[in-house]
Amino acid sequence: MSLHYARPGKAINIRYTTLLPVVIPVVLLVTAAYIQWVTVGLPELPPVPEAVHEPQGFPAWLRITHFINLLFLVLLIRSGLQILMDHPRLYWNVHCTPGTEWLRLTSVEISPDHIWTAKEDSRYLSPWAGLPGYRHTIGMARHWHFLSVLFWVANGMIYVILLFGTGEWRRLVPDSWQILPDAWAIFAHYATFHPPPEPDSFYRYNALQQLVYFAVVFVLAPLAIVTGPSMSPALTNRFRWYPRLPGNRQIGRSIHFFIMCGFIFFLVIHVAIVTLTGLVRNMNHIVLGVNTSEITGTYLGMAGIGFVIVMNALANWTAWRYPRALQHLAKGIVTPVMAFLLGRAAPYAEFHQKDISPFLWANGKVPACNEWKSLAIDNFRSYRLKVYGLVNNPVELSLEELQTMGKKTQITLHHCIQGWSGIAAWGGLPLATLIQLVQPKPEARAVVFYSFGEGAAGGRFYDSLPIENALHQQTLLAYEMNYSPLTILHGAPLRLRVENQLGFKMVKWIEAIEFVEDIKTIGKGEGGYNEDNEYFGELANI
Ligand SMILES: Nc1nc2c(c(=O)[nH]1)N[C@H]1C(S)=C(S)[C@@H](COP(=O)(O)O)O[C@H]1N2
Ligand SMILES: [Mo]
Repeated sequence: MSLHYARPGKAINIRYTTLLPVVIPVVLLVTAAYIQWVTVGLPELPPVPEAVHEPQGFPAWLRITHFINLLFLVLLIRSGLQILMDHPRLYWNVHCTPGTEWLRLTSVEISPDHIWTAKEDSRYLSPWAGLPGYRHTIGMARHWHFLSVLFWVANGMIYVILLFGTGEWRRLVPDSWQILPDAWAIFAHYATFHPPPEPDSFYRYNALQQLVYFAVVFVLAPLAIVTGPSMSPALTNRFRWYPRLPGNRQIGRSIHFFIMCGFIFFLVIHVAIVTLTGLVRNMNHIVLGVNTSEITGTYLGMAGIGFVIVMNALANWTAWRYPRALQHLAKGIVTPVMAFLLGRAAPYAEFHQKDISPFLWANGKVPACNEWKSLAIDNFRSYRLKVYGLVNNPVELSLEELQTMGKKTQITLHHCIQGWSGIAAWGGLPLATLIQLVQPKPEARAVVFYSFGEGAAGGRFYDSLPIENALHQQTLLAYEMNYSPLTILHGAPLRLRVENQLGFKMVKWIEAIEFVEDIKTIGKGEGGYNEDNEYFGELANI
């Protein structure tokens, strides 16, 4: 077995079958504008709207929500890039088989018959671009992403409510199909570098502007909001129709990425046009809500952009210097929301045999201790799972005993926090059956799973579940994968499966199980090895 096998390739690799459908429409539109220009001449521009329309100017709430939106959008994009680089590949298929990605942002090409763990595959990202930057800082990136998204969505909801509560929606929502030819005429002018006369945006937008703003607010933003949770294992597990759309997690992730590209594209063009069409006056509209030409708005606007930059620097800094505090902040704010939205007693989702992935990425360090090695040589015949702690009936069970106690097989979708997924069939003992046998004492609140293996930074790997989730019908102590005994790579002799959680909760190479009152007494007290050392959130359902 050769470890860490990877071939260097090009640093960025994109499949034309995905790139072309995105690029061709843009090229066609621009080409059409040029053809029209040189053949019949540019289309006639719609009349510049009169400057008498209501509403006039931007009210304070609109200017404030516009600014807050910018702040959190930048935090979301930067933390999102960091999350992306933890598994720098995008796919349209749910199996994430190496070689099938449509976008690869790493030079590493992988041969599926060699071992290259998903963690090794994560890439460095400059802290200028990423929040918080560096390599495999997904724990902190997620805290910033989720904290930001709560504020971004709340701000967006306030904005939309006030938009329709006042007359401001009239600026944004087209009121006739005439907008399409009008927007085309303006586009053709821009595309051929004939800047059309600008209406005074204090009163009205031009047709193209209105169309684009409308699309950003009512298409791009909602799509970002729905594709985010489509990557959540709890959501998959909750809605039974989900498995009928295999592939959804990676499609959701890819679309989420395109939406980010869309926001960046919009941001660049939006800022460029605001600058080119009269920066000083425009900044007074945007910042002060007045239609004058003094420089105040520009200076204040620059100060606002400076504030966004400072907040981003602070966000990086807290993630590097106070990761534990950030983790606890997210636990206080994000966890209750996620628990409310996705943590309720969920039904379970299963897939079909034909859906099983040809390859499942692996993570974790195969145990190096002599105890596990000598068990492995003997095919785990002398393995004894130790179950102890706050139970009336502590036990030690051989693999054979575990197998005779019961077996459930489930075909499920694995979600790694890094972004990859895969479907496999798992066979094992429902944890509920073991819990019945050992009879936890009433004060036992959590179940801790200890591995024979070490975590990435040394020390024993472990994780925990609250008793309620340990009793979920899809929580298994698996000893089979895809109808064969568990392989060493995937956790022999025994591993955990908890299908409504992310992969890092599913301890492989289990040595012992302990029932405890409070996870604070274990390790560094955060609930698991990755929670302790990589600042992951302990509620791993999204
Ligand atoms: N002992 C141990 N178990 C572990 C890990 C680890 O590092 N050590 N990694 C976890 C993570 S992050 C994932 S995604 C899954 C991967 O399971 P697989 O290798 O069977 O795909 O194992 C989990 N169990
Ligand atoms: Mo993972």
